[in-house]
Amino acid sequence: MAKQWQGVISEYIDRLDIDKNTPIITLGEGGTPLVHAPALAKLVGAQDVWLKVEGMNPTGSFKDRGMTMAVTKAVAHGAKAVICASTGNTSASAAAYAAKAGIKSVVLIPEGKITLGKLAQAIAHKAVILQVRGNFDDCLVLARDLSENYAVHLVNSVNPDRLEGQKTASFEVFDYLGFAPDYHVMPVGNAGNYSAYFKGYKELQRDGFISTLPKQLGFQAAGSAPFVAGHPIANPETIATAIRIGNPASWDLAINAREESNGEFDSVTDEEILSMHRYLSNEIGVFVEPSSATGAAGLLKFAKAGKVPSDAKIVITVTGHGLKDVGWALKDENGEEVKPTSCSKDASEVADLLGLEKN
Ligand code: AN7
Repeated sequence: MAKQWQGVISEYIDRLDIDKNTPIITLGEGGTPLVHAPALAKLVGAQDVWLKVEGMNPTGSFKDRGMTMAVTKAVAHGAKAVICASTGNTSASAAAYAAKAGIKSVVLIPEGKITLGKLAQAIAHKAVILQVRGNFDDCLVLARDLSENYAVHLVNSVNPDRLEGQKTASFEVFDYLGFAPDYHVMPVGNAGNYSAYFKGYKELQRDGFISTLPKQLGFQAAGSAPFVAGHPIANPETIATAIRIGNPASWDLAINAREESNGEFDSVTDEEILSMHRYLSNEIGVFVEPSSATGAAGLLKFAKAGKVPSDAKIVITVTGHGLKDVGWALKDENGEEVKPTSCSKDASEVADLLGLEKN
């Protein structure tokens, strides 16, 4: 009988910082597909490209890997409520895992700046939702303040349990490929994921599975690129709301990961993000939210600058599902709303409409 994937804590219990007797709060996260994308490899002039499709997690984003650990540990410590600041995906994940655990979740979101799909998830999972009159960075300051002074457990990625869970994505990449890629590419907001992948690869190196660390390429949206500026950005702006973050929480970890992995940070414009968002769904069959296309958009930018070696093996993490933010998919490349053509029930009329030849 086929074995069902048990969730990242059970699957990697020996490599995680958790007591083996801790009751696990899981929704079966992880075990996400690594989709081989030869067309994308050709586009960027690399030998191989794979997409780590994190939208296939239970709540549709990579956040679930960290949330299973954070909520498991919160419950183990007796927490009755968790809190997070979020651009949307963390709140969806926190709300779902809190529901599974039977505890309360409080989510702080920047007013008017999270997608409808993500808001619907937080509502569906019974979170207490507060829209803060400020941006994500303000929400995080508030969440930290409340968690330090009141009986509520913080589950943002400043909580090390989150990164500990998220590092399992590196293990999965290695387990699937049997080697580490030359480059690992991803979008960057708070840089928690970038730091978590580095942690995972470092442990694989320490344990003798890999000799060289993948060069980690982290891409931000141009209007929201503190790592490119070299300092926090007061008023980040981008259509990629998931990564509309000006003061990344994992700043020092990320700088260290970039240096040790010989990686880079760079930015891409909203136009480049939307164009890659369309390309991935049109040509590869992988539907992601716009923010999640930022890594691939950055890789294409590097390719155009002659920075992608032809023998490179590359993994790109696409972080969240396209269904979370459908508005962009419903428009064509000129920004016009796409409407399905209305038709009759008559086969010959429909065949004419489709331009089908008779056999
Ligand atoms: C789809 O949900 O910060 O660099 O509050 O939702 O680890 O922050 C989301 C971030 C990339 C960036 N892609 O990851 C939140 C939040 C998607 C995301 C990122 C996010 P980090």
